[in-house]
Amino acid sequence: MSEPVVVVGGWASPFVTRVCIALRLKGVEYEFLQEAVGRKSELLLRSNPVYRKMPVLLHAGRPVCESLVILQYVDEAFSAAGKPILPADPYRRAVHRFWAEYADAKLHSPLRTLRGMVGGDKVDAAEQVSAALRQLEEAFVESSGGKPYFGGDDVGFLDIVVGSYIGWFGAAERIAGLPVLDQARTPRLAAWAVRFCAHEAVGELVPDAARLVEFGEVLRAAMAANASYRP
Ligand SMILES: N[C@@H](CCC(=O)N[C@@H](CS)C(=O)NCC(=O)O)C(=O)O
Repeated sequence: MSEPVVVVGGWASPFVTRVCIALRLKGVEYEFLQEAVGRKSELLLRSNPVYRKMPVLLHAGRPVCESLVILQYVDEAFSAAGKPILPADPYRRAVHRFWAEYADAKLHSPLRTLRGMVGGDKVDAAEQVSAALRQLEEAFVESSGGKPYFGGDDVGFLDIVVGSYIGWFGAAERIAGLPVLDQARTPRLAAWAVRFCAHEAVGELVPDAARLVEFGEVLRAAMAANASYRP
């Protein structure tokens, strides 16, 4: 019997979403333990005592933390299952890792401002996201080589990482009333996003923007009620 795989996290987190997509892409069965809004479970705190953040992947009871580390772990630990997530060529692997780190460094913080989770100038934040998406569109052209995905013919590491933000692009647009993933400015990336969400391994795992807008309100209320809670 295979060893149990458990994801500890919340459905709305892009970092959690990407882990679920990777597992589904690999065809790995997993249990999802949904964290309650407003407090962190004992299991989460015990499993990720350093950062105290979701997601945590538990494989045979052993925790793996940090989403980019988890994606690479899933690719290696389940190498016999499904297609590889990272490219086979070491140089292309390095390029995918570079842009994945770029995406997390440049998108997450301004998206939080646009969603009203933290203060800051929303127009400035929208411009930061847009500038990062323009860079990522260039990376897409380079990396895809005319094929549908960053990974080429199929969804790969960089598709999963950037794709996990798509729901929040839409939600941020609605909340802030500013364009984010803009058809006019980044047409190839906008078309890729539609393709990515239609992929069989992705589907409903990228949350719907309207549902995320509602969730944002719940989250802001939880933060107002508990000043030490940080989502
Ligand atoms: N670098 C981390 C980021 C994870 C992260 O920020 N998770 C958020 C949810 S979206 C969280 O757990 N926040 C709780 C906190 O910051 O205390 C990863 O890639 O896993």
